[in-house]
Amino acid sequence: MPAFRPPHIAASEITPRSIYMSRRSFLGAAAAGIAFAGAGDVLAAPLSASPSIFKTDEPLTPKEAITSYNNFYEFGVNKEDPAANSGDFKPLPWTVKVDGMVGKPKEFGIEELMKFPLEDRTYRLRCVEGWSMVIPWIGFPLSALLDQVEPLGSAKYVAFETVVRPEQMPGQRGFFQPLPWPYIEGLRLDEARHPLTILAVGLYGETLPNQNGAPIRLVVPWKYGFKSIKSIVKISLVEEQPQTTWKNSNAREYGFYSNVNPAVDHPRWSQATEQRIGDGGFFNVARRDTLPFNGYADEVASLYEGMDLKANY
Ligand SMILES: Nc1nc2c(c(=O)[nH]1)N[C@H]1C(S)=C(S)[C@@H](COP(=O)(O)O)O[C@H]1N2
Ligand SMILES: [Mo]
Repeated sequence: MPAFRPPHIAASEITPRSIYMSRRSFLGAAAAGIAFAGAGDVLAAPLSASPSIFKTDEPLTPKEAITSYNNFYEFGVNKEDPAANSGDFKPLPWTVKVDGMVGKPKEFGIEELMKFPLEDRTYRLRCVEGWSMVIPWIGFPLSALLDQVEPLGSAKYVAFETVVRPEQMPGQRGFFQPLPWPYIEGLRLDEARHPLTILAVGLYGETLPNQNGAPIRLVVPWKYGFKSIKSIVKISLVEEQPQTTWKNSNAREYGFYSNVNPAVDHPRWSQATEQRIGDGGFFNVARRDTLPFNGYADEVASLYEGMDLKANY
């Protein structure tokens, strides 16, 4: 697989056009890597047992919708804010620190992260607000990263943190700040290690747009969208259940698990149905049934055997 080569251009020299071009060539390398993996790379082999769970054949949500209708409160609370207000955000250079209960703590540069075996993963994303999308991500299993740091037996959960950069993120400065920063999330270690759980570095064949969590974000397709934390700078293996931003802000409305569950309504939004963005035009009023675990029940329901999912929402 060709190595990802970071663009060796001083940030001060980068014009929007050259950013675009350098990203395209880096993505060319990534795409070639994906094709190679698909052609029988040993690293991809264990995943090919059930390829269908990694690629829904539902119609893709148009890229214009995926990149203009976002939740990313660091750039504002309205859906159009992240696309409008993230132009000054600099996703390069970037590092992700992985620490806590691990044998080999490590700080990964984004160049190193791009060398993990990148794969195409087309997943449904369902927001607790009642809308959903189908997104063609490029990423790699979080388990591949965890393997490198060698989690200790005492590690039971994984905690994630988003970058704090008020100078580049307008939602983090000023009088009204909707959330405490950094945005934080967490998973149980077995959820984090599940083959469906990925770190995404691109979508629709290109590097992640800033508004979608550049340069690297989590994607956990059977959980509500807010678990899929963006622009990650820190991943910690811990013993106790980590705090999470939305549970801290309103524990009655948001739980730690946040599995998509049509049988457990959010106090303000029904979870029984959803509006698929991009169905027959940009917004269609028709709603479809929301599936348990967002349609991934066969793969993940066993993780929660014996748990009361009404209490652990
Ligand atoms: N750091 C951070 N990550 C975040 C959010 C956020 O506000 N800040 N919003 C979450 C919510 S509520 C959703 S629905 C998804 C949206 O991802 P998308 O904009 O790429 O579709 O991102 C999640 N990750
Ligand atoms: Mo969301």
